[in-house]
Amino acid sequence: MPVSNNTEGRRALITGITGQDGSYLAELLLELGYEVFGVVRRASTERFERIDHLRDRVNLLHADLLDQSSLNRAFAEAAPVEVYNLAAQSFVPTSWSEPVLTAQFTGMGVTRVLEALRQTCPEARFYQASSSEMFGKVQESPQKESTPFYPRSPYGVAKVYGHWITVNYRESYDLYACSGILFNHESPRRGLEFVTRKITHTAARIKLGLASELRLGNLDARRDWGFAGDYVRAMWLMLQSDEPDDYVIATGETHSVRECCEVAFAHLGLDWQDFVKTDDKLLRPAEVEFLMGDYSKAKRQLKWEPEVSFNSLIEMMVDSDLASLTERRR
Ligand code: NDP
Ligand code: GDR
Repeated sequence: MPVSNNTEGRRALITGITGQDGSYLAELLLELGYEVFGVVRRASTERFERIDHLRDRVNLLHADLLDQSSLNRAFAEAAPVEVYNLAAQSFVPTSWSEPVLTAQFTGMGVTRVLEALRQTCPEARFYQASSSEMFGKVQESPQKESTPFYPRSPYGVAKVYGHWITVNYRESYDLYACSGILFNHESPRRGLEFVTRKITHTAARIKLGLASELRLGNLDARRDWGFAGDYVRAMWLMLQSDEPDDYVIATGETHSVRECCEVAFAHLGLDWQDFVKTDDKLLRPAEVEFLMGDYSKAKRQLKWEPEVSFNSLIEMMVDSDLASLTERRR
C-alpha cells in the first residue's frame, strides 16, 4: 500500500464507482485521505453492494456517460484534482448484442468525460481505463505499450477509440491524461458473468450441492489474470507521476480457462472434469485467444509490481464465494 502525506484532503472523482475497480479504488483513495466523489446513474433499483460499506464516506453524484450536461454538473460540483474514468459497458459478449450502446458508453463516453474535465476542471489529472482487449488478435508477445492494436469485439473497438481520444486530448489541450492498458483483473467483487467468477461461484455452489454442472465456452482461451486490488494501486501511481503517460499493467503470466477450472475445483477437493461441460452457445463470434502483458515500463517508472499470484487469486475468490454462499444458507 503506498503511503503519502500530501494526499490529505485532495478531491478525486471516480466514474464507475459502483463497479469492481471503482470500489477498490475508492477504498484506496479514502485510505490516502482523499475526499472521494463518485458518479452513479439512476436505476429503478439501486445496486450499490460493492460500495455499501463506504456509503457514508463517499459523495455520490448522479450523472450518466450518455448525458453531457449531467457530467458537466457533477464535475463542477466535485471540483476534483484527479479524475478516474472507469465507467463503461465492460462485458465483451454484450458488446455484440448491444454494439451501438457499447460504442456510446465505452467509446464516445470518454470524449464526454474529457469535455466535462476540459470545461470545468482543466487542471485535473485524468485516468482512462484502457484494456488489453485492444490488442485482440495479438501481433507480438508479450504485449507492451508499443504493440499494435487489433481489437476483436465491438467492446475492444470502443476501447481503442477511448484510448486514442485520451492521447489526442493530452496532445491537443496539454491535459494531464494517462491511459492504463490493464490486463484482466479479478477479485471476489468481480461480476458473476466474467469467467473467473463464474467458475469460482459455480464451483462453490457445486461443493454445497446447489448446482451440478458448470457450462463454459472456450476452455483454451488464455489470459493474464491479476488481482484488482493491485491494479487500482497502479491507476493511482500513474497520476502521481511527473509526466502523463500510458502504461501496461499485467502480471507477465498467462493461464487458460481450463487451468482456472483446475485450480478452483482442486481447492474444493473436486475434479473439474466431473462437472465442466462445454457449450457452443458460449463461444464468441471472434475470440481473443492469447494475452500476456509486459509491465516492465510500470515497474521501472512507477515502481509498481503485482503482489497476488494466479493461484492465490482464484483460491481467494473460491474461499469468498464458499463463505458467502454458506452464510446465505444459514
Ligand atoms: P464493472 O463492469 O464492474 O463496472 C463498470 C461501471 O461502469 C459500473 O459502476 C457501472 O455502473 C458504470 N457504468 C456503465 N455504464 C455507465 C453509464 N452510462 N454512465 C455511468 N456509469 C456507467 O467494470 P470493472 O470495474 O471491472 O472495470 C472498470 C473499467 O476498467 C471499465 O471501463 C472496464 O472496461 C475497464 N477494464 C476492466 C478490466 C478488468 O479486467 N476488470 C481490464 C481492463 C479494462 P452501474 O453499476 O450503474 O452499472
Ligand atoms: P474478457 O473476460 O472477455 O477477457 O474481458 P471474460 O472473463 O468475460 O472472458 C475471458 C475468456 O474466457 C472465455 N470463456 C468465457 N467467458 C465468459 N464470460 N463466460 C464463459 O462461460 C466463458 N467460457 C470461456 C472467453 O471466451 C474469454 O476468452 C474482461 C473484461 O473485464 C473487459 O472489460 C476487460 O477489458 C478485459 O477483461 C481485459
